[in-house]
Amino acid sequence: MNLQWYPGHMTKARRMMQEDLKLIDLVIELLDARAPLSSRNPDIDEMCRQKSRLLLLNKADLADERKNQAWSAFFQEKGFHVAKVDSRSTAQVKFIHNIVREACQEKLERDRKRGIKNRPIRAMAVGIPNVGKSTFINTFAGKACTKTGNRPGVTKGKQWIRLNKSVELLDTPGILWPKFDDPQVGTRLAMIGSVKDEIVNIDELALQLIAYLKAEYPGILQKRYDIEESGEPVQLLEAIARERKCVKKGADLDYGKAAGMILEEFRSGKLGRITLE
Ligand SMILES: Nc1nc2c(ncn2[C@@H]2O[C@H](COP(=O)(O)OP(=O)(O)OP(=O)(O)O)[C@@H](O)[C@H]2O)c(=O)[nH]1
Ligand SMILES: [Mg+2]
Repeated sequence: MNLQWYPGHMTKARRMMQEDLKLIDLVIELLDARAPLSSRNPDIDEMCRQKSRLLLLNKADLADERKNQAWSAFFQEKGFHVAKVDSRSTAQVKFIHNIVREACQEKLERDRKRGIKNRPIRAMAVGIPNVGKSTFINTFAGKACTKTGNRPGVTKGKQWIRLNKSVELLDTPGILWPKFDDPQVGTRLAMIGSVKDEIVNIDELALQLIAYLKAEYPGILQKRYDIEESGEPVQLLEAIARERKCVKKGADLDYGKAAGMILEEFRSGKLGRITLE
């Protein structure tokens, strides 16, 4: 799937993020656990070389748990601090506080040696569209937290949220742009809903999802839609349309409606916990 990203938009986002990065100690990078490589912007490594890093495999509740573990191990091996999360869950806030501290051990140690006591860790959440940045910030910050307002010397308008004595969070998320060099990346991002549906071919996308599910998660389509999984993807789509009574005026099957439904059911987890790569 060939998708265009707007270079102007991208340059501006990058410049803004570079400014924000100067203010922080820790970058909390959100990935979509269903497509951790495709939802990751490789430039972030270059931009954040001096910072502590924490990778969150977000929406882990929607992804295949076995693959969540494999991806966690993969990124850990590369030297990142990693955690699987469901950003909507307030039950995980304490756990995230702990891994944030863990990811910043070096900074805390450095401060201690210099005799700096109790300087809060400043963090920022970054990630591609729809990965869950705002949800994460809201959950992590919680209701009880107060915005500390503009700090002296910091560009006007930047808000810090004081999470507790030891962590402050920049309340604007950094928006990263995905890389579409590989058409498969565009396809996966469209499947997880990080690309506007208006610019993708839904029918084509649903057929690709059906082909993937048939190969990697046999039985899932059969269980959900009560269809035989033999045949080409288009035949499966037809069977699903028939089973779910997706029909147009007259009696023609409405493939578009069936395609949209399958994508929606995948994205919301109704098809089960599925990882795309
Ligand atoms: N199941 C599940 N859904 C999540 C999780 N995190 C976020 N969501 C949902 O994903 C959707 C997008 O979340 P947002 O927080 O708006 O994502 P964002 O990164 O701020 O998106 P933009 O502001 O558009 O870039 C929302 O419907 C959230 O409820 C998660 O961990 N699990
Ligand atoms: Mg947002």
